[in-house]
Amino acid sequence: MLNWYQTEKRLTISGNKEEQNMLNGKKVLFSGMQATGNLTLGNYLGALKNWVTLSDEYECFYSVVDMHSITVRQDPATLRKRARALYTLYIAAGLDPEKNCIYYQSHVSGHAELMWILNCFTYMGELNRMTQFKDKAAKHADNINAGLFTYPVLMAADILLYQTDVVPVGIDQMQHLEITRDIAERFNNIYGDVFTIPEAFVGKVGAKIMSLQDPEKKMSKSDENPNASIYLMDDPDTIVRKVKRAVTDSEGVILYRDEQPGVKNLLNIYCACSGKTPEDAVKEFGGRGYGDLKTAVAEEVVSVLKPLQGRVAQLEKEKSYLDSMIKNNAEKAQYFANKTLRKVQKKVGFPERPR
Ligand code: ATP
Ligand code: LTN
Repeated sequence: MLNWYQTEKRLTISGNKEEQNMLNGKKVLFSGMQATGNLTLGNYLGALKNWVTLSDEYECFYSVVDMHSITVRQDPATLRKRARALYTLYIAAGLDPEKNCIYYQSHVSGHAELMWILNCFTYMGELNRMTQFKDKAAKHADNINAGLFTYPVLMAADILLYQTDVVPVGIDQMQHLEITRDIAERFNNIYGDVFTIPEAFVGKVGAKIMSLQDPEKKMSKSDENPNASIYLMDDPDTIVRKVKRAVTDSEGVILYRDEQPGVKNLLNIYCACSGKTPEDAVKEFGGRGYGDLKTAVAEEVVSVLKPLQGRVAQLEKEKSYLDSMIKNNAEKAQYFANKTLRKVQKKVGFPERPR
């Protein structure tokens, strides 16, 4: 029996290239996250939550990019556990695995295969300019491996394999998206229109959540100070404690402005969780103290994370359901990946596979 995606249609309305690129009448979206730590509130509010909003409008591929994770040394058992936890979180956050293709990158061999080809269309000079490489090389000076250097090429392969139209990413990933576009254009210039040129989709301003301990730095899952980040699995008491300890300032007024980065970050968290605007929040807390603001922020965060944690706990019990989603979606991703891959292999001159 054929799966729906095997009968899928790329519309072929004459001459209209944009429509030709649509998959089942929708544009294609790809994004991914590394399973290299416990996810933070920043990851949720800045990425996952937006993915859920976009998931109806686009044909979506959401990957747990475990192949990227090993560019930094990982403990195998921990990586496996975290990858499963991330997969579960995608679903708990509201991504339906029967509508969205949610899969482990390492289950689809096409990523590595396309990456090899794209490596041969990427210049050392381009990769040398990547700021994430420079940062990570400085941080992991004892393990500056070739994978860390070619990380952006694997990311380009992820995106180009599915003829992706849009890629929701944070500002920090824009440089990688630019190089993806450059590689795709270079390839298309030589071989014709093989790849769709992807566009970045950067979420709303204010979606960048900063560290609770240093509000000039983004909240990050690899931060060594556990008080700097709220983890998605933190219990209510921990959340309250971390928010109470958040660094503010000695101004004593609640205004939404760059001069008060700690307060601004708390207001951003409050607004992102409650759906209120910064103007409304400033009015609400006018004349009140930081203690009140922190109590309200902690309450809002708990009210967002508690149901999410409940859904995770429920899903963890549904092992066979998760396993079947993992399997079906890997097959679906591989199906689409192979379509692009075979085309690319033919273009570069690899011999045809006998049927
Ligand atoms: P690491 O510390 O391992 O580099 P990270 O927490 O910075 O990880 P990434 O894995 O680089 O997160 O990013 C996953 C997604 O979450 C990306 O789309 C990124 O833009 C988004 N993201 C990460 N941190 C934040 C944040 N503080 N605020 C908003 N979005 C964020
Ligand atoms: N590098 C990204 C994760 C990532 C990704 C992708 C994001 C890997 N491949 C493709 C979007 C599209 C990160 O660290 N946030």
